[in-house]
Amino acid sequence: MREIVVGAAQMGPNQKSDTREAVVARMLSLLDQARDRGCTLLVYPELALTTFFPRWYMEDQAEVDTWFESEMPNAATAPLFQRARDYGIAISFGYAEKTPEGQYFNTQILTDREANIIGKYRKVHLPGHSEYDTERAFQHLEKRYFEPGDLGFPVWRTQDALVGMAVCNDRRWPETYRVMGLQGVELIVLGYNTPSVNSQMSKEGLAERLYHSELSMTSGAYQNATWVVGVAKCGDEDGHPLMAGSMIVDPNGFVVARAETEGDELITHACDMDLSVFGKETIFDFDRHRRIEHYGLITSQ
Ligand code: CDT
Repeated sequence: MREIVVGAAQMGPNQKSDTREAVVARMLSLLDQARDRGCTLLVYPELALTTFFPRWYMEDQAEVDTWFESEMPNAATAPLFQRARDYGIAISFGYAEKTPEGQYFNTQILTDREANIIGKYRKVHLPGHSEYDTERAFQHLEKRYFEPGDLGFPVWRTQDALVGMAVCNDRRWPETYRVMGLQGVELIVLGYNTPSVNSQMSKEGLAERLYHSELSMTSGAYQNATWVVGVAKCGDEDGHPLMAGSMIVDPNGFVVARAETEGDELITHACDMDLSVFGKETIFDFDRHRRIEHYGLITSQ
């Protein structure tokens, strides 16, 4: 059996004043728990090392830069990589990346079980806006601080499976899953920071928002016969609530593990990668059944 024991390391809030070192200490504690539960891959949220800073409007680029990492691993995250290597647990987490060329991305990385970075993904679907919006209850300035990802949706062979990544809002777009599905993806790992309330529609409640997150991930899993692991950063962050709802979804679209709290919490599942084979060889055998002559609109506008 091709098995990956996956841990979804849901994280409670990171406050603006929290140091990277304090956050990494919590990530290490989740890593210890993952070791005790036999995980071979541990997935942390989007922007795991900091608060969700795009809620704050900033004009001073030097201030913006304080939320970005210009190398990975770096001094603050080195202990995480070291312990992951000691335990033989692959890790995946999100952070704000500043490149040597001065580009800014909302990035997630994937390591092998020796803590070598084997994959990098840069968030393609950036939600929100780029200028201060007086109409919103709070700001969501991802379009101000990040450029759209420039790496596409690659998949990597690791732990005898094909693994891909996505970040937060990407999980709502069928194209995210399908582009990886077309490469045979068997496990998609993604992190998110999703406000519990809609900044533009106060009537939309938490239950509806949790449902849409689950709907996106379960349908993406089913329609591409792949495991999907969605991991939240959640709770009251800088006075702004982020929703939880971390889950592990099997290739039939069923939730097999679900977080119950809005804090640091590990959920795990021994994921059988062969569970994706039946769907890929039958109803979602893309080579046999897709009719791409009718799909042109998807990429032409
Ligand atoms: N971080 C992130 O992408 N959050 C979005 C919020 C959408 S509302 C602007 C999400 O899709 O969950």
